[in-house]
Amino acid sequence: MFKKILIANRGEIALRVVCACKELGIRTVAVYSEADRHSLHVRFADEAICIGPAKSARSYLDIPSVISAAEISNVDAIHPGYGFLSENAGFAEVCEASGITFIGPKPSVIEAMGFKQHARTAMQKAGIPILPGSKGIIESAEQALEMAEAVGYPVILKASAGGGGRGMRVVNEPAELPNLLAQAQAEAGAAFSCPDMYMEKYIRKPRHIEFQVLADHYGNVEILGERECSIQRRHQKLIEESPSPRVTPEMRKTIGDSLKKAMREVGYTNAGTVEFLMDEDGSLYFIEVNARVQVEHPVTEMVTGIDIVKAQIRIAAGEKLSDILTEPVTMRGHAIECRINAENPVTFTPSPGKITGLNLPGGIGVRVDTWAYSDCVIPPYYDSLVAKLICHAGSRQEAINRSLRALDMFIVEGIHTSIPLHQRILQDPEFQAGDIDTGFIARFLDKSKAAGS
Ligand code: MV4
Repeated sequence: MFKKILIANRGEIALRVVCACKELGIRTVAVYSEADRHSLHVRFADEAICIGPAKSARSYLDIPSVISAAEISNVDAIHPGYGFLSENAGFAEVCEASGITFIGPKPSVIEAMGFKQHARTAMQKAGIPILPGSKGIIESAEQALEMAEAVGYPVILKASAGGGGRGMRVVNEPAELPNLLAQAQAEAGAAFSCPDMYMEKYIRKPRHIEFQVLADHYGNVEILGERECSIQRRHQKLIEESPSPRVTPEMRKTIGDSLKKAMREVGYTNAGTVEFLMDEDGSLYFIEVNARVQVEHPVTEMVTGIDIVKAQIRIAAGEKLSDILTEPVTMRGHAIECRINAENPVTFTPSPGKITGLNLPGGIGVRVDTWAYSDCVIPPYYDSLVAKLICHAGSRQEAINRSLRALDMFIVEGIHTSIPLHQRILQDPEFQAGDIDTGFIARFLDKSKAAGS
C-alpha cells in the first residue's frame, strides 16, 4: 500500500480524499494556490505545499508545479480528484514517467475515452447500445447530409474531444446542417484544438443516467448501480440520486453485464462512470465515459455502502476487487444529493465571499461533504460548489423528506447559496413523482417566473 499520496485538487473533493487516506493510514500532501492558503484540505493534510497563484492555469492546472510538489514531498501516488488534471492523459503519463502512481485509468485509456467517437465505437463493439449516427468522424458537409438523411432529423453534432455541451449543435433540417457543422467545428477547434465532429440521432427530453464502475488490474469489473442526474442547468448538475426512479432491476442487470464486458475489453481500470441517455420509451443509449471520480459519487456510496475513493486508492495500489468488495454489491434504499453552490438562487450569478455564519445539518441518514467552516472565504476563482448534502433513507419519498428537513437546518450566512432553490425543486410535484428529464430545470424556472416566486 502507498505510504504517502499527493492530492492534486482543492475544495470538498480534496478533503474527501484526505478522509479516505486517513482511514487507510496513508499520509497526505495537499497542494494549494495562494487563494486557498486557509482551506480545510490544507489544514487536515499532513503536509501542504503552495503551488502558485490563484489562477488555476498557474496552480492546480500547472503540471510542472504539481509534479515538483510530488517529487519534493516524495509521494508514492497522486489522486487527481475531479476536474483540473483528472482526465489529462498527458499528466497521467508524466506521473508514471516520474515513478508516481496516477490514481485513475492508464493514460492510453484516458486518452481513448476522451475521444468520444472512439469511446462510442469501442462500446458498440462490446455490445452496448448506442444511438444511430456516424461510424467515424464527419469528413465533409456532403457526407454529413447523407448520414443525417439515413439517421433521420433531428440529429446532433458533437465534438469528439468535447465536453460540457461545448461544440454541440442540434440540426433540425438539412438546410441548416452545413452552417451548424462549420460553427461547431470552429468552436471545437478553438476550445479543444481538435475540430473533429461526429453525429448522433437527437433525443428530445432525455434522462441522464450514469453507471458507476470499479475495475481492478486483473480484469475484474463491478457495477455499483446507476445515478439519475437529469436535474441540470446549463450542463451543471444540481441534484443527483440513486437509484434512478426509471431503471428497473432487469435493466440494471442487462446494462451492468454488458458494461462489465465492455470495460474489460477497453482495458479500463480504477473508478469510472458510463453515461447514458434514456429516451421517452425508457431505452438506454451510451453517450460517454468519464474517466474519474465524480462530484455525485456519494449517492452511490450511500446506497451501496462502498467507499469509492478508498476503492480507487486500493485498486491503484494493485489490490484485487475481490479483496476490496468482500460482499456482493447491493443497493439499499435511496440517496439524493443537493449541490449547494455559492450563487444567487434566482439569477445564478456567483456569490463568493466570507461565510459569516454556518450550521451544518446532521442526524440519521444525513451526510455533508463540504470544505466550508465558519468565517471561511469562498474565493471567486474556482467553481462555486461549497457543499454537497446527501440524504439516505429507505425510499425515494423518505429521502426527499429527509433532504427537506436537512435543508431547513442548513444555514449559510454572508453569501447567497442554492439552498432555497433546492427547497423549491424538492417540493415540486413533477420532481416528487420522479417525472424528470434534462428539460426539467428550464420548465421549473419558467413556472417559478410565471408564479412570481
Ligand atoms: C445528447 C442529447 C440528445 N441527444 N445527445 C449534453 C452534454 C453531453 N454530455 C451530452 N449532451 C446531450 N447529448 C443526443 N444524441 C442531449 C444532451 C443534453 C444533455 C445531456 C445530459 C444532461 C443534460 C443535457 C442538457 C442538454 C443537452
